[in-house]
Amino acid sequence: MTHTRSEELWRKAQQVLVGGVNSPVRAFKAVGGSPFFAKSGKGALVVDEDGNEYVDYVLSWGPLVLGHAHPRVVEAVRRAMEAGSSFGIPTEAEILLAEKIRKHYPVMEKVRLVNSGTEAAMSVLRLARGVTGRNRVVKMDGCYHGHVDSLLVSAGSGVATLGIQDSPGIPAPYAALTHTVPYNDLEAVRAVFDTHGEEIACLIVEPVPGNMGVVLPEPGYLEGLRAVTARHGALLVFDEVMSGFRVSLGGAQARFGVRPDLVMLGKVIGGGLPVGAYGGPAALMDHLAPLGPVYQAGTLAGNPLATAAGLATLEELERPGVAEGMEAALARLGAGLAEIARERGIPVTVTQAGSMGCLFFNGGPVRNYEEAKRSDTALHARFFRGMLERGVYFAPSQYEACFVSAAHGEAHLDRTLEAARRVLIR
Ligand code: KE4
Repeated sequence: MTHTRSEELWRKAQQVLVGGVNSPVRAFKAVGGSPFFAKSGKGALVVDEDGNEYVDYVLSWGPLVLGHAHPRVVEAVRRAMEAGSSFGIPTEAEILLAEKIRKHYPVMEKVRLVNSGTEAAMSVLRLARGVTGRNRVVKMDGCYHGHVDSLLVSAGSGVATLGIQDSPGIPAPYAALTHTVPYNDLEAVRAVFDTHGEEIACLIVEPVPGNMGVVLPEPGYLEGLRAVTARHGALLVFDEVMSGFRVSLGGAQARFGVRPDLVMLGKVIGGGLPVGAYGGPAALMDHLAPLGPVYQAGTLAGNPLATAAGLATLEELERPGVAEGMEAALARLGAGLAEIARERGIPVTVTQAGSMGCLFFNGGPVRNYEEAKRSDTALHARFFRGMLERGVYFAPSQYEACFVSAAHGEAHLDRTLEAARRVLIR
């Protein structure tokens, strides 16, 4: 593979964009080398500026559940664009997308559309604090909820990838209001609530974390979070920005049968355009302006292009067998990779929830961030680079999820496993 054009663009990018990127994880810091520059994508494949083709398991970090440039999504956005890209005036599409969301997330009686998962997180935090009159929040080590001041404490994703402890620029008194506990540790949650329970506005959690790699809830864990928060009058917030429409159409809350008080969504519901959402019972959501005093707003919230892309994506995703097919494809990939690693005596742990999963270079178990951090990140980096050179693009960090789309077929999986046989050497 040649990367002449990408290398030239990388030099130019670093002159004008901080670190050459607009989001840190894209800089390949954890895996070495420099990123390729994408030129186009179609289905499961992305092509770089030098014409190299990759099977894409990052899929824009989750949103592209149908794959790149799905014809139905392209057509929906084209038509919306021709009718006008933004009005700042209510449109029917916002109603249709919110109704579609509510159909799969019944706890979201009322929905508010925003432009990103971060915006959903900062808004839901303000709502929880505004509704309860309490200031403290609880989050899990290694979970990532976007770059919200209150939540950039012991975060996952890019923060974990770069080994940053907590970001400067967050006032200490502010960070002191955030309590972090290990994921899958109910005793630790009970201890925080026993001490601060009546001051805790909410506990926010990725019910299936995807930002420390993908980690699964232990039996009874999510139910335990539900019980503890209810007992202390704190709100349970499920951040399903990544797990939504991937762990199942109804997210982790449907798969595990645990009903949160408030839900965050993003990624898939925008079909590759900027959309975030949060929602819950009207009794909570109606505290938001213009009905109530908790303020949140956004120029392009619910814009016609993003709602068109989101609606087209969700309608395709609802077709019988699509979600099941993705889950089966990822299961085959995971089993294949695990087998290849086992044949070569390489300790790995494969995790999966619906159409998202992770290959930990770690003999396991991986139940929380501390255990995820025991992974052999040097081996992960070699695996990543070796696969990339053979036309397979996995997440450039051990602390990210990998995704399949409805466009990932047998040939893509075969190609991936064939490459892994050549790359996975001790
Ligand atoms: P955005 O603000 O990036 O749209 O969403 C933040 C967010 C919130 N909650 C969860 C569970 C998330 O995974 C994210 C964002 N995920 C990362 C990748 N793990 C986005 C990629 C990036 O930061 O460039």
